[in-house]
Amino acid sequence: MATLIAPTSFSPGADAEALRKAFQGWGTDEKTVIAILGHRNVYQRQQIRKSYEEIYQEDLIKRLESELSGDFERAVYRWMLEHADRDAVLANVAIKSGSKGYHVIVEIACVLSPEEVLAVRRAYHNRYKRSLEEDIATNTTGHLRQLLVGLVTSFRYGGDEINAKLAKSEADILHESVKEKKGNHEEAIRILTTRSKTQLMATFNCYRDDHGTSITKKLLDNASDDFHKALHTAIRCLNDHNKYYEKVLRNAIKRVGTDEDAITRVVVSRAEKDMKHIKEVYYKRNSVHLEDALAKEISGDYKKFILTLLGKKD
Ligand SMILES: [Ca+2]
Repeated sequence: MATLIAPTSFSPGADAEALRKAFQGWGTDEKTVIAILGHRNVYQRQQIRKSYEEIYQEDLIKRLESELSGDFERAVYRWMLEHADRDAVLANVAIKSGSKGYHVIVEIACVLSPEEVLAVRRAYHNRYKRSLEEDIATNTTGHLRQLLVGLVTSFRYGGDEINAKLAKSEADILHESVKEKKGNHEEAIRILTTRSKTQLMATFNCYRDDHGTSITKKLLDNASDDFHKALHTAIRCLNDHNKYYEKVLRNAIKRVGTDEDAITRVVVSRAEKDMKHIKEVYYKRNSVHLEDALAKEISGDYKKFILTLLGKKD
């Protein structure tokens, strides 16, 4: 369930005019920008962008970039892009940031549906004139490269059928692979990059039943290198992405100095999808509402915008 509150009827022309007015003169009327864009769904935002371009012969996103600044500007910029295009940008930033960005690539590949991942790869072509997988392959090596390229190029089957025997045997293969670092990583990569999510869920359950601990706990014990960390993230995203996102937010808030980029990424990506569920998981885990925890850590227009996307009433 989404946290975004958007009206059922709206006028793209009137919104474009109000935004233009908010930009005029020295400075910007940020309150109006938040009141409008923080309450429009992806379809409506594209309509406003189109309308704005038609009336003023100016790209709304470019104008927003020049009017706003800092974390607020970055959040609004990401929010304004269509989903696949935004994920293409996030993936590109992640590739360029090396070891600190691998989890973002894994997130996109493992949380999105196979069709959505395909759309991101298409958007990446359009934007960067290269393929997502070639950029990943150029910037990584070894098992990590095999895993990341395998995940983004995977087109998993999406049905509910489970092969219980296969789940059991592949749980054993995974167990062997993560037990020791020199394990059979090729087979672990094959399983994680090709099996359907439902089949993998059954495999992870078998792992827990047969080996007395969850595969993610086991991986955490030796998740010191980038490959094992990426493997760990992949399994968490495939298994229960709401739980995964709760932890991303928890760590971002907990960190000294706060990780605004992570907060922006999760809120902007999930506000129109399942942010309500992530908020519930957060509350269950921390006994504090996500909005209250965030309100203490972030500030200014950025804070107002993020809280608006999280469903705060004006
Ligand atoms: Ca201005």
